[in-house]
Amino acid sequence: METMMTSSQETWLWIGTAGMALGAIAILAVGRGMVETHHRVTSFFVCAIAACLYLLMAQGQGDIIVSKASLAITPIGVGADVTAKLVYFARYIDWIFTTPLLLLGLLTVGLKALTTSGEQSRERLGLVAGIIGADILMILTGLFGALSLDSTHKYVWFIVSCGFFLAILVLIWGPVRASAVAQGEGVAALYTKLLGILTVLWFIYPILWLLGTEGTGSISLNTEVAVFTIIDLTAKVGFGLLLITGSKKLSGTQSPAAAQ
Ligand code: RET
Repeated sequence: METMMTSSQETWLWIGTAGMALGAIAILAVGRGMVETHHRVTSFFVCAIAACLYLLMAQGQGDIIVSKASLAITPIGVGADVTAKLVYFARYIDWIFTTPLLLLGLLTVGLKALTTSGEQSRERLGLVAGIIGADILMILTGLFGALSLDSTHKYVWFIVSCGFFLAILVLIWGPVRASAVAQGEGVAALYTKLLGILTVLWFIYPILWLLGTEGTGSISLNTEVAVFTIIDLTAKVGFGLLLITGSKKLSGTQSPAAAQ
């Protein structure tokens, strides 16, 4: 039963706070003068939101202990059975805001005509709404699973969350990629690169969840917090910087009218 924030966890959470804050500043600096300014804004807020939520966790305000106690009266006395675990609920507040912003970054590369009017653009907005909706439910149901002590409840939520994850993957690898490919080599290459990186990084989250204290408990909470910090920094700061530099390069190769 892991019910205490250890000093190793605290150190990693401070590393996360500092890394996200520095990442937010780096994104503002690298994105200066870019044409697609929305990438600079969304990537900045991804890191800024994460910095605040890491600060919450580092100060010991972003976790709760979920526990369940049952009493059994037997002929030899009264026995108490207590199960408890520490859950960093702040992660899910972070993810519920940052994952839609990350997806929006990817989608605005793949669905460039999102801002143009007409029937096609409405279809694309439907696609965006579907992906963001699935993403929010993926995180919310993941939180329900993390808060579950009963293992049946926990794995039911895990499967539901994976279902929404699968829906996101089908949409970003299917119709959104087709739209990116239709826009020519430059957009297709950037979209495919970002899509590949996002998919590999995002797959680590459910695996870590399953191995960590939310799932089977095969790895300690110390390891889990350390790995989550490294993956979070890569998926937010690393992805944001790639998106900004890639988008800058792309608009540099397009005519000003095409880049609008
Ligand atoms: C959960 C619960 C178990 C099932 C699944 C999950 C997926 C989480 C993902 C999180 C991505 C987070 C990112 C954060 C920011 O950088 C919620 C762990 C499928 C994919 C990218």
